[in-house]
Amino acid sequence: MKEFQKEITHANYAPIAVAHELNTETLTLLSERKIGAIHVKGFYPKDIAGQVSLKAIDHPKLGYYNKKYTSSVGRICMPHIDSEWNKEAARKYHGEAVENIHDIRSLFSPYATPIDQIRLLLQEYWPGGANIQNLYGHKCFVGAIRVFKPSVSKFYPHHDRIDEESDAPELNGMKEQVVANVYLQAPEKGGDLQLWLRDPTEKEKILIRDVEGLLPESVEPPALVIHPKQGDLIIFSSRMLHAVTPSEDSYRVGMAAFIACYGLDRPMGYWS
Ligand SMILES: O=C(O)CCC(=O)C(=O)O
Ligand SMILES: [Fe+2]
Repeated sequence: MKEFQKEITHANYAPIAVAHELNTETLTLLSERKIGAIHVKGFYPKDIAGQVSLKAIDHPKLGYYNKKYTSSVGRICMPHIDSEWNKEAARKYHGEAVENIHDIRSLFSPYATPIDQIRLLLQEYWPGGANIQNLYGHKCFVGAIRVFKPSVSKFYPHHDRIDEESDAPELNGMKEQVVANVYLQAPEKGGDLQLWLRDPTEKEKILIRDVEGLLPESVEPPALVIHPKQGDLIIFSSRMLHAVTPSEDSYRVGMAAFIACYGLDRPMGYWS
């Protein structure tokens, strides 16, 4: 008799639960959507974070995202999303990946960047280890810095999934995509991270693909709102709906890496 093997799939939502430590257990729970986020307060020293955020605001490689709803946010170095389905742009992205990692690392010199620290912690805590994500055999960039201008920049409700940006064979078997953000500068008021703790619907996905965000009025209130402080680390599922509200006072500067989970026995892959 032919046996029907049920594919292991995720729930399309996560509970409103936040862990405050990064370790094997919390990473596993996050990857299985058994918690909604990991929020480690004071992950990175505030004084180094503050010095780098000043350099980031004036950085010569500060550019803007391509799409309508995200173009208000500045970012240092080209992220993968800006090369989606475009061979020429992908060649540029991979061609400058390692140089860009080194450029950003130099901003923190002589210290390790918060994303470098996370890369090592993932290698140590995830049973299958962790490495830079390759796409078609080429290394990805990792460690983008995002600059949100006070009262101007925001991210509308959206999701991020690299399997909607690339069909590289390395992505086969991916089970979840999470994102780690470390805040180098954070406003007193505003600049909140909103998490809906659910996947977007198929209809919402089409809208997000066109303009890279939903109108906030068109979705229900978020399930969880986190106000990050300078030096904090937050990791959450980027496949689920999330948004950033405008800062009401200072700049908001974050350093981020996406992380692919392929199950406990395979290395995680990270990129920006
Ligand atoms: O800056 C943040 O808090 C999160 C930004 C975001 O949309 C992401 O990291 O995917
Ligand atoms: Fe996002």
